Formats: sequence, C-alpha cells, structure tokens
Amino acid sequence: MHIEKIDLITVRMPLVHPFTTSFSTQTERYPLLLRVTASIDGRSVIGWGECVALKEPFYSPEYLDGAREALQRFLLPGLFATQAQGLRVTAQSVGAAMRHVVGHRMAKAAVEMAVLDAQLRSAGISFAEHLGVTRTSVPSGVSVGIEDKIPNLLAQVDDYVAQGYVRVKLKIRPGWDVEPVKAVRERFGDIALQVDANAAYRLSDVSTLRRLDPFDLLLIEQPLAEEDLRQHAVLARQIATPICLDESVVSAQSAADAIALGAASVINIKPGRVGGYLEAVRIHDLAVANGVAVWCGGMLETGLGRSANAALAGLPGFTLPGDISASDRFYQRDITEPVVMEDGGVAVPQGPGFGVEPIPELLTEYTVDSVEVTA
Ligand code: OSB
Ligand code: MG
Repeated sequence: MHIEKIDLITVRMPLVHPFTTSFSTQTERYPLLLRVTASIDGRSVIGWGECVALKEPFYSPEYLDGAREALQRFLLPGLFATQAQGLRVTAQSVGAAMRHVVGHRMAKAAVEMAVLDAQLRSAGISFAEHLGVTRTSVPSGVSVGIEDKIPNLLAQVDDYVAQGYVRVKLKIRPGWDVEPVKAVRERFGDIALQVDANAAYRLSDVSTLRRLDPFDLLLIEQPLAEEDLRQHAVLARQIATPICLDESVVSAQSAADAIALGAASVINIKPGRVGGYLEAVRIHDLAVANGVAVWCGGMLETGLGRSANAALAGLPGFTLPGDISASDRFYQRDITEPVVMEDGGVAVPQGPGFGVEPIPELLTEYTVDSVEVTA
C-alpha cells in the first residue's frame, strides 16, 4: 500500500469504576488511535490501530505523550522516508522501516496494527482468517482491581461471576494479597483464580508469596520487577504457584530467555507490549514449541484492540482464558460497537480487518487531540 497520511487521535474515556493496581489508580483512559489513510491498487483504504500506552510510565517505560511524540517525530517520518525510497508498505514490512528507533514498541505496534487493518480490509479478510483461527469464541476472564475493603472486592467479584466470566484475576500488592485471595477463595469456591502483582514484590518477599500456595491459583503474574528474569527463575523454585510473566516479556527474544531460564511457565501476551500482533504470534509459536501456556492480556483497550485480541486469542496455544472482557467491564459506552461477553466468551470478530471501527459521532465526542502526519 501507499500511505497518504496517519492521524494520531487521542481520545478520553471515563472508566465505569476506578481501576487500582499496584502501580496506580486509573479513573479514565486516554487511548491513542491511529487512522491510516492509504491506497492499495489505486483504491483508497482506511485502517485503524490503537496504542496501548497508559498516561503515565508506571507500567511500562512508554506513556501516552511519549508515544505520540515518538510517532510524530521519528517513527512516522522514518516510515514515510522509507516509503519514498520505494518500500511497499505492508504489516510485514513496517517493522523494518521503524527498526532504527530503539524501543517504543507500543507506538510501533499501533502503526503495524493500523496497516494490518487497512491491508486486511482491502482484501476483505478478517484478522481471524488471516491467522488461521477457526474458533468462533474465546473464553473471557476479568481483571479485578484493588479495593479499599474486602467486602467491596467481594461485591465486584460477585458481579463478574454472576455475569459469567470464566476466570477472575485479582490485582495484588504488599498488604493486599493473602487476605483478599483467601476471602475470594472462601466465598466463591473453586473458580478459576489468579493474581497479578505488576512487579510490586522483591525476592525477599518469598515468605509472603509462599502463603498464596494453598489457594490453588492458576498463576501469579509478574511478582518481581521487569528486569528480574533470573530472580523470577529463583522464585519459581521456591513457590508452588506457577509464575506468569507480563512486563518482563517485551519481545520473542525476552520470551525465549525467560523460558530458557525457567523464569516463566506461563506467558501473558500483550501485542502492544511486544511491538505488535506479528511479534505476539511469534511468541505464541515459541511458547507452544516449548510447552509453555499463553493467554492474551489486556490494556483496557477500546473495541478496536479488544476485537483484535479476541481474534489473536483464538490461536491454539492460548489455552488459558485471557483478560478479554466485555467493553462494559471498563466503559459505559465504547468507541466502537461494544464487545460483548456471552456464556463466558467473547466472539471472534469475522468482519474484514479487525471487524470494528470507531463510531464517527463518538469519536468526535471523545477526541481531545488530533494530529495529522503526512507523507
Ligand atoms: O498488568 O495486566 C496488567 C491493565 C493495565 C496495565 C496492566 C495490566 C492491566 C490489566 C487489565 O490487568 C487488563 C484488561 O484490560 O482487562
Ligand atoms: Mg499484568
């Protein structure tokens, strides 16, 4: 394709309920949407991408304003320059055109996503079809934030379980770990339960983490810091709960290292965190080859990223339910047609590309900033 322009559209979406993790409390989300306007074989086509960077660099080094700046100043001008030199832009080639920029994976992932959407739309192919995914629905798990009191947490979990979510993930941090897990286990019995620490512990906290062992959790996600691969491997030998890595896995390379070191027996794959859906598939394939289970994580995506994740999670190695909940878990009104959960699952979208697009009136209403970058 030949890209004519890319709009960087920042939207503001209030959350239905504050979402507290070990690193912050979020009350609203500011997704950065990318709209690619391109032509393929003389026909004009649009593609949509979503950058998952949060407003602050507390989960990952990337953050909203930094991602927008990196796109505007370096990634998109670099891509346009390469295109001017004759590159045929495809989802498979954009990565190489942005490789000179170190890091900024979430920003790069959003470009690849928008190009992929345009490419698939123009070909009339769904992302699921492109991936060879035949499942029509994927199991839906829910990520539950830290609350100030146990009864409030139990009320939240009760609501999600009643809605039919098939797996519950509790956010934990030092001081909010054994007690909430015990309370949820006692109240809800043998539901599929796991926890996510978002890097809040140290290896010296092993005695606390060991106290989670009796609760038969599916996994503990990212107990230690992003760069503590070796220490996760040490911890894995000291606790019974399987360790799943999120923050530490930023590429297929780091996934390979984590697996080789014994730092992870499960991997949370988030396409944005690893630089895009193509790299996400590579990590999936690597994990399958190594007997490591994967599941699809979430970043409070709008319907765009949520739909794309639902298709990705249809790949056979995704053997655990993902953080692929319905739009209404986070948003009163999603910017696309809402993603819905039914019978514990979310449908794999079948329309061309990612199968959804922002609803124009809502996009106008939610937009707080828009920048056009042209070739
Ligand atoms: O660690 O998985 C995480 C949200 C923002 C940043 C990091 C994480 C999360 C979640 C929410 O847990 C997942 C979702 O979108 O449902
Ligand atoms: Mg996580």
